[in-house]
Amino acid sequence: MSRPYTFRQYRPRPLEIIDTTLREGQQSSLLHDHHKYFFTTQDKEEIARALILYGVKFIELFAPNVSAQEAADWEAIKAVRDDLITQKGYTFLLAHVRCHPADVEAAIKVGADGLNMYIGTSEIARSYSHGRGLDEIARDARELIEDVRRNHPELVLRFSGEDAFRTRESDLFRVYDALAACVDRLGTPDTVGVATPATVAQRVRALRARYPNVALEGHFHDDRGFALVNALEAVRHGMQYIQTTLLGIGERSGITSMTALLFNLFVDREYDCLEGYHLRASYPINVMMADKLRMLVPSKEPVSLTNRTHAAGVHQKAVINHAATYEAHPLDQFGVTESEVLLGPLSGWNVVHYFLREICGFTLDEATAKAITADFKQRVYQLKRGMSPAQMLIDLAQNNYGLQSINVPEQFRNAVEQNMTDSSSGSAEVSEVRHASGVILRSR
Ligand code: HCA
Ligand code: CU
Repeated sequence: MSRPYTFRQYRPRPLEIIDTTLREGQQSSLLHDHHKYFFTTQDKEEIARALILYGVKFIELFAPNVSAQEAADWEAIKAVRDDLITQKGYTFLLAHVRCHPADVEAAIKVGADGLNMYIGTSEIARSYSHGRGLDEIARDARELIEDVRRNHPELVLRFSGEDAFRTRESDLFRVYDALAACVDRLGTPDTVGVATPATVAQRVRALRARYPNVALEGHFHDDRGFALVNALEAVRHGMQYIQTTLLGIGERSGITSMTALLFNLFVDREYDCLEGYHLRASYPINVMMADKLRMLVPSKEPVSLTNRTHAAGVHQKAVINHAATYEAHPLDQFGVTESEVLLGPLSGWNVVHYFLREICGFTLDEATAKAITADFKQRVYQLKRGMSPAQMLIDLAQNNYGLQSINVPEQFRNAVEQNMTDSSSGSAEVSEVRHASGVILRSR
């Protein structure tokens, strides 16, 4: 099969993200939790497109023999990739395949640029998954991989011992020693999330020393909440390829989130690792993904509006004066360009005053703001379902205190309205509708 471009012509960057949202991500139970079950072809096209525009060069997909739909979607995603070549260069589409001729053949037939081959190497996988010994694994894999290399030298090949962190180092070496010469990358998936930063550091060091000419790839599950810190540790110890997904979705609690990793590398000033990534698109890409899952960007995602949202009165007052008081990180550079101040029982009169005056356009003095706040703090506990605290506050100001908003000229009305979360949905191409309502402060 002739390709316009192959991996042999590509100079890998210091950090290459291998996005696996469309493979590992599709194994997320979140799809079931939200009655979504699978990504549609259109979802996949949009995700692939967003990733390519973001600067991702390697996208992992299922082996096409997983289902007829997956096979058809390969064509759709290839078309998206081809469409963006002139604008963004070439993106490699990698097939996640068992180290098995059937998977390998199907992937080659569909035009994959590379094969991410894997087989379980831990004792438990060998006993209960495929039942084969280490030497047998190494021999069969080598035979298959050498064959692929010979017939398809343009393909980029990876081999991973699944469950690598529960595989004894000597066992992993036994298999990798046989394969290192015929692959481009060796993977070390932490399949069940047992690795710690210390074990990651040790493993990466050992593998680099033993296979200095082969690039390493990591894939870290989040069962212990370590997926992010393990990936960071791996990068710091010289691992060049890291598998991530959008929002970190994946089997069980998922894997490393792409934007969380890049954000942390930025905070830690590892700028070389950020070459070619469009960091400002981080929050928009997270919102796009959350939208597809029919959820908000999760509160534990570092690149989120949550990290610029404030509920406590003391914080709110300070943030209105100077956001950095309670916002330490350069999130605006990752596309979170707004802060949010939630109106509620913890809000102080400063915020109520700010909201009614600056956002609603009411004329009121501080004494009135204080009186309204005291009233609001009592009533808000009786808030009816479907009504927002912001609406309750406006009703209170108008009906009980006789406040009237200044008449906003037509041409500015839209801008004023967009400052209120409740009415801002659909205001931009990125719209995250939050459950609570409040004041949005634009940082630019
Ligand atoms: C899987 C397991 C896997 C594979 C990772 C890899 C894991 O779902 O097939 O091949 O890099 O965590 O080990 O996701
Ligand atoms: Cu995995």
